[in-house]
Amino acid sequence: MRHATLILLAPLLLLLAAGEASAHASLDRAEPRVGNKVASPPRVVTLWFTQKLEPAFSSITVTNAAGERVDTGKTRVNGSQMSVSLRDGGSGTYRVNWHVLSVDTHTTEGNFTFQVGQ
Ligand SMILES: [Cu+2]
Repeated sequence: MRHATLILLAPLLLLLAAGEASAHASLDRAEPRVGNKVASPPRVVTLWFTQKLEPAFSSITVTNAAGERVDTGKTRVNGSQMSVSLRDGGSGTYRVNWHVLSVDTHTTEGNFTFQVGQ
């Protein structure tokens, strides 16, 4: 219990120190870019956020045009950036779903699409 309390408290103290009272982590940009078209299936999807993320509670899933998961299931978090590797899911519309816990202890989530192919 003590450990859990510290985990919850640490981001709160960081928040107070930074003086940011209300900003949540929102998506700043992505690669492939939101709504953009790329010629071939990307190996990696990378998202950048407006706040640092808690790795244990932040993840990305990606589905292809058939609705099949094409991500490896292992999201990597580095500061305010996270990424996941993809297998080749063919052409068509890919949907990226993201869920993050930012250092201010708030969760946010969202999704966007990009196109693969000609
Ligand atoms: Cu927040």
